[in-house]
Amino acid sequence: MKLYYAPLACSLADHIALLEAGIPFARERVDLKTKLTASGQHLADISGKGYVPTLVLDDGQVLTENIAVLDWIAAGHPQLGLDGPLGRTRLIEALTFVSTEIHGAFKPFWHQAGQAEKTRSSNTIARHFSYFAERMQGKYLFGTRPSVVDFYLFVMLLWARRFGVPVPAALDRLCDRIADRPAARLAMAQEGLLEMQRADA
Ligand SMILES: N[C@@H](CCC(=O)N[C@@H](CS)C(=O)NCC(=O)O)C(=O)O
Repeated sequence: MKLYYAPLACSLADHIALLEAGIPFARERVDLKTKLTASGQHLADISGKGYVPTLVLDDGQVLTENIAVLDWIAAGHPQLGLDGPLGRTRLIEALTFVSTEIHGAFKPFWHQAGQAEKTRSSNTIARHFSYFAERMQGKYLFGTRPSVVDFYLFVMLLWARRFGVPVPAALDRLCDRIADRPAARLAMAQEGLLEMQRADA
């Protein structure tokens, strides 16, 4: 299995989830400007889409879209999913909220938009963060252990810190808690993010 990723991109959530699940996988970095992989392939030739995450399974099938990839990991490793009769549905509900409402709202920050647009997005993201902060069910979003939703939200919280988007205290603590997990530390080290954070400090 191989994960195509870019440092600090949303694929970091999948990177962490694969490590947490203990799934053996290879990883290959993608330059999102050129869309070339480290070995010189065009990402679009692999996925037909040209963005990360792209996960190539052992049988050659290609999975894309964070919601689908994270749901697939949780389906095989229920310790990263949600319990109960509505567990899978609640997981997809929360992943979709992160993807479509929070991830999507960061676009102006990545695409050099004007300040007015960034301020509007920052307010939207802060409102969505509050939704999660007010409903935390334990140390993690849904209780005492993290789910794949926590890992996706973690990446959004790192982006918020980078771009100065306000983060509620409960989610700040969640971000630190996930960053301290061995899987997150390893994923961040493998993506070169620890050096990046030190340089930013
Ligand atoms: N619909 C995709 C979007 C993924 C996405 O936005 N990936 C970004 C990195 S966070 C990317 O690869 N951007 C490069 C591009 O779209 O050209 C998903 O939800 O997985």
